[in-house]
Amino acid sequence: MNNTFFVLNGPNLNALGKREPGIYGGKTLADIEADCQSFAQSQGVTIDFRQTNHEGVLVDWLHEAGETSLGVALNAGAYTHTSVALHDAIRAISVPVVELHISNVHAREEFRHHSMIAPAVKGVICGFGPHSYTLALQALITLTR
Ligand code: CA2
Repeated sequence: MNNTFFVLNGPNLNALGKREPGIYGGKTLADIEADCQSFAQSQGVTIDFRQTNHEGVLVDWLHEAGETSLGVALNAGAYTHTSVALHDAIRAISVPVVELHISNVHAREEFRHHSMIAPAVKGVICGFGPHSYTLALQALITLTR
């Protein structure tokens, strides 16, 4: 339990690898989870990797992470740009949350330039493809050691 980081994924990330490989690369979410599991093992930590398409489920998981984990790597998907509820949930927990994105959201459509959750998180990693996940985990491990 308390060597564990949550890796939480929001809407449509279950479709990775099937469409839009030019933006998100060819890996599926299962491939990314496997990369995260190997990285975590190499660092002597464990991860709990999850995906949901539902905003309230992400809120519940953030609360759970606040009770049972050392920190959270969060790819909130499109809820990044819309969700006051996620902003509040991050503020409601005391473990560090790192916002991450596969794509460079600032090089994309205007509506992706603003993050509702960025003011509530410890830091933001974006634009490194699937490697953004292990960079976020590295940041969390460094922060909590
Ligand atoms: O770059 C990221 O990681 C994003 O969080 C991905 C979200 C997007 O809404 C954010 O602005 C940036 C999208 C999740 C995946 O959406 C797909 C859409 C089509 C095909 C495959 C995945």
